[in-house]
Amino acid sequence: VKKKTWSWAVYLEEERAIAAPLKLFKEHQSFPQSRNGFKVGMKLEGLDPCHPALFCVLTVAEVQGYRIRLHFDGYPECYDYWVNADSWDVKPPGWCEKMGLKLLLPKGCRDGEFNWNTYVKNCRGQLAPKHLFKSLNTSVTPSGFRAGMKLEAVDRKNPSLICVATISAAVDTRLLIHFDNWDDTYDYWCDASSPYIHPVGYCEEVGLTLTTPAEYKQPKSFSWEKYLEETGTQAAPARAFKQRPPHGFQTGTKLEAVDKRNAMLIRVTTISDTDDHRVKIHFDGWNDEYDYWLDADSAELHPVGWCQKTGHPLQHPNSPPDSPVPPGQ
Ligand code: MLY
Repeated sequence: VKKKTWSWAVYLEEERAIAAPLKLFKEHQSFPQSRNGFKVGMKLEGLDPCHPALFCVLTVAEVQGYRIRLHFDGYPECYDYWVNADSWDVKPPGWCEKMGLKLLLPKGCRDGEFNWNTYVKNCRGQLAPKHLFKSLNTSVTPSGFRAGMKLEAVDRKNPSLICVATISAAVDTRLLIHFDNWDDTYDYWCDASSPYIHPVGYCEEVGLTLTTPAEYKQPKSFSWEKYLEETGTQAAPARAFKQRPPHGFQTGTKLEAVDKRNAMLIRVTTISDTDDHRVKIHFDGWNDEYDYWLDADSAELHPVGWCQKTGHPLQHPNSPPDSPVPPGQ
């Protein structure tokens, strides 16, 4: 029996569906302009996706099309994660030191004793060359945000809370958001266009409850004026906040998306719901219970044809019985 080859064109016609228009995708979601130059064994510095306040020592463990699998040196493989080759979240060796950011060392290395050159020599690895990092040396116009400034930010792990927060680092166009008096496990990186950050006074203005810093003595009588004075800090200027407009993706349109439950897979996907800044994705051929919400600018969403262009396998709906990997496994 001749196997029918699957194609987007035929599938869209059969389904009487359309692809999500290319113009709705951000540059980092769209077709890359360059090749993925990373090779297995290269070492670099990268964000821990579960604890983004920390950059860590990582090794490229696998290369697939425009994506790489990263391994935390000295830690079990279960923490490995995938990123696109142009991700801002990966940096060349030495970047943290240059930026004054903390680097989580490979397990067993002691602070003050770590040196990249000796380290790669000892483990016969190689330093990932600087030119592979797309996100470097992009000239950036000053945003008005500075480390130390205060703002109101959504706690992404508890998204119903808008909280008193501090910019704990400002690098390129990116801001590291920290919640006052909490540990850094809630921290995240975003940029000035993020819908999750607001200037001081926002909650009062729109009539929402502002979550005050942990252990704040009189949360009921919190006043920004008093707090800024007490802490000797400044509010981030309102003009620096440049919230992006709603995304424009429409329910029913199709795209390609990473399956978070098995992040090496990219699947044929339909947008099943939307709100201003997010889309809900449905994996074609699978039950609705696997649907979930993503930010519309997520690096895990790609236009139709991305896998083919970048040399990545695409999981088709109802893939044949010899290759099914259902979401959730
Ligand atoms: N119930 C949660 C709430 C934590 C909120 C932390 N934010 C404000 C940074 C907990 O106590 O873990």
